[in-house]
Amino acid sequence: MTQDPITLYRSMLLIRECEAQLNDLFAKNVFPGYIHSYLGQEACAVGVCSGLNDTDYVVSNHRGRGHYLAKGMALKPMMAEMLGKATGICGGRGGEMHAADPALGILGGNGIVGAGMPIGAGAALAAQMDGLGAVSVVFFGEGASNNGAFGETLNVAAAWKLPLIMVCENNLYAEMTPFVQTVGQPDVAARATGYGVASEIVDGNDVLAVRAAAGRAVDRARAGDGPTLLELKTYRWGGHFEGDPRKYRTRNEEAEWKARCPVARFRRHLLAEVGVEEDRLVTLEAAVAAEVAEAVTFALDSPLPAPETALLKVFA
Ligand SMILES: Cc1ncc(C[n+]2csc(CCOP(=O)(O)OP(=O)(O)O)c2C)c(N)n1
Repeated sequence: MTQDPITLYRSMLLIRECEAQLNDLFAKNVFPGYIHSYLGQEACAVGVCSGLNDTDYVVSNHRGRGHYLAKGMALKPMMAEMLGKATGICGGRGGEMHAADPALGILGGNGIVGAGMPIGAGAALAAQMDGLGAVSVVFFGEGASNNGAFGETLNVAAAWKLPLIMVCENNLYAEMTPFVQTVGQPDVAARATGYGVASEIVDGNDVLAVRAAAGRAVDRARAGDGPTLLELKTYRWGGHFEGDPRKYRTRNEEAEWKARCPVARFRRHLLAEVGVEEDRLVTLEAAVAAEVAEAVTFALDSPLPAPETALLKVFA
C-alpha cells in the first residue's frame, strides 16, 4: 500500500515499459502467442492496487499484466511467465493470460470473460468469514459486464454485504465490437443501483481520481458496508491483441485518447503541482527501462519447462 506519488508514477512506468518491451518482442516474432496490451490503462491498476494490502485479493482477466505488477508481482518471474518459461511465476504453465501469485493475494488472470467475478465474490466471502478486514477486487472489462456472472455476482455480494470491489475498466471495445452497440445504457455503473450496490464513475486515466474512489470503496468494504462497483472510463491504446488491424475504430479517435495519456498526465502533475525536479523523473524513467530490459533478458535466457514435467500440477 503506497501513498507516495513517486511510487505511483514508478508503478505506472513499470507497466508502460513492460507493455512496450513485450510489444517489441512480438514485433520481432519472439513472443509466443497473443499479447493483450494494457497500454493506456495504467492508471486503473495503479490507482486501485496502490490502496490495497498484500492480504487483499485481486482477481484479474485476460488483460492482466497491469494488475499483476500494481499488486506487487515480482518483475522477472512475471516476465518469464509471459514467455512460458520454467522460471515464470507459474512455472510457465499460465502464460500470457494466467499468471497468479496467491502469496500476494493475486488469484490469477482468466481467459474466460466474466469468470473472475464469482471467484472474486468467493474470495470476498472467505475474507468476510476470516474477519480480518481483507477485501477482494475483481478487474473486468465492460464487455464482461454483459455476461450473466456480472448480475449474479452483484446480487449475491449485495445480499451478503461482501467486501467486494468490482472494477470495470471501460475501454469502449470488447474485441472488435463497440460497447455502445451492445447495450441500451452505456454506463455500466448505472446498473449497480438495481442490485442495491454503491457505484461511482471515474476518469480511469487520472490515477489520483481512481485512487480516491478505490479508497472510498475499500473503506466501505472494510467497514462491513458491502460491495462497490467502480466504472473507470479509459481506452486501450492497442488492438484487442497485438496484430489486430483495428478496423472498427478511427486513428483520430486513438490520437485523441493518446493525448489523454495517464502516464504523461501524472508526470505533468508531479512537475507542476508536487514540485518534483524533472531530473529526478528522467533518472527514474531510465532506471525502470533498464530494470524491464534486464527482466526481458532473464526471461529470454530462461529454459522452457522440461517435457517430463508436463503432467505436474495437472489436477483434472
Ligand atoms: C466467455 C467468453 N466469451 C467470449 C470470449 C472471447 N473474448 C475474449 S476477450 C473478449 C472481449 C472482452 O472485452 P472486455 O470484457 O471489454 O475486456 P477488454 O478486452 O476490452 O479489456 C471476448 C469476447 C471469451 N474469452 N470468453
